[in-house]
Amino acid sequence: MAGTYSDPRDRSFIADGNAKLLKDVEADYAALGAILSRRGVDIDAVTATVASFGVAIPSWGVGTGGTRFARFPGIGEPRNVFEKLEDCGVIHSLTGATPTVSLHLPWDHTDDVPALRQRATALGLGFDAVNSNTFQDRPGQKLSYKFGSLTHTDAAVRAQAVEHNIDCIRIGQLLGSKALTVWIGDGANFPGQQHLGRAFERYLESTRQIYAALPADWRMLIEHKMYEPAFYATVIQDWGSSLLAAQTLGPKAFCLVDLGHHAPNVNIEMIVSRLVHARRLGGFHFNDSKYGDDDLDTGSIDPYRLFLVFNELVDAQWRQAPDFQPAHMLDQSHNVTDPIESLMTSAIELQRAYAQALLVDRQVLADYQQQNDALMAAQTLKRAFTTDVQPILARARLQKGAAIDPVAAYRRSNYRLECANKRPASQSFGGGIV
Ligand code: RM4
Ligand code: MN
Ligand code: MN
Repeated sequence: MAGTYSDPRDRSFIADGNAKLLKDVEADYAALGAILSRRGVDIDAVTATVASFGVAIPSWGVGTGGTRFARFPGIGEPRNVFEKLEDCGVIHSLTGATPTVSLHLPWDHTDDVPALRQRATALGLGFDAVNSNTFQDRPGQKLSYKFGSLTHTDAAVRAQAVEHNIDCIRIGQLLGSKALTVWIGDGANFPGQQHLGRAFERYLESTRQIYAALPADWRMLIEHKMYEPAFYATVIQDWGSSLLAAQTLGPKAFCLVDLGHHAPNVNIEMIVSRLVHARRLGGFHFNDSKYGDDDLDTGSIDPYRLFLVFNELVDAQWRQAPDFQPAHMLDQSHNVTDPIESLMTSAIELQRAYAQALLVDRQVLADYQQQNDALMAAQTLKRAFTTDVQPILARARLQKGAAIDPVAAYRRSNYRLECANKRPASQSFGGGIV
């Protein structure tokens, strides 16, 4: 009946929806299996590998985002971290692809961290990297980050920012996280405003203290970004500064690549390759962009670029690159869509790029490269990229008890309407990026 609520996490609700699509999925899978076997590819092996892929949902992504100009809240938005967790549970139940959540502190502050962990476990969720936030002042904060945090000229501000990061580690430990992601907005808007060298030295001095507080099995992920909020010079502006910092700090420090944090047309897959070489590729914030840090849905603008990034990752796996264990997280801002739908679709786009990259015949590619056969080398990638891997993705979900068509199932459940009833709108701190 239209308008009736069904719990989208309910196994039998999902199975009922799948039942109607089963025949088509099996037929499409068999057809693709035949095509791939002519290429010497075992479709079941690809499906199993894709099914093992997981990406973390950013807690801040389940609230509607905004721009510098406005935010247009959707109905039934989560008002606190517990409600965000519920939404993440829905995303994971329907896609089977998002087993973890990445928290942002203090946006996700709670007085009852053990209860949060308990609820996550009940929902089948774990916690990926914890993100610290020293790019804005929280209400009641003693010292301001207006002119920087970890690199501020005032040692007391730096100490406060260091302390916050160490707090994040403590909270993360209670949750079972194993990594701290540090992104700072520190930088300058005017030439001359900041001593470029000294600001970086202050960054190293501060992060050394954070690094020293890392538990033995933790990693620190350093996230670079070319500009914004600093528009002339950002302290950790690119992978060069990030790598320099990681190498200075020690073996537990790695570089995190947010796809939107580069100049337009920068060759991101090459950065990935270099970081793999340096054994410092720590992880990703996936999103897509046209002009800047647009935080658009993964794969919505340039799916070929996403494929090329995954091509590097699969290549690194294939070559058994040392210290290669990148964390996968989404980092998006959903301004005009239902965030749950965008996040489900984005997780699937990552699986799609992964599946396509797994189809690249690496030995054949290596031979073309060796012979300098540029055209056939390029075609080898294109053939993998243009293969419709949809049946593999559907089958992977089916095997995991997730929905063959997650967006359709989500809409059928009326979850958002149910949330609108249960979650009257409130002004909250940190519901989406503005
Ligand atoms: C930044 C960066 C960080 C994210 C914030 C909200 O641009 O991508 O990862 O934590 O936005
Ligand atoms: Mn990011
Ligand atoms: Mn960003």
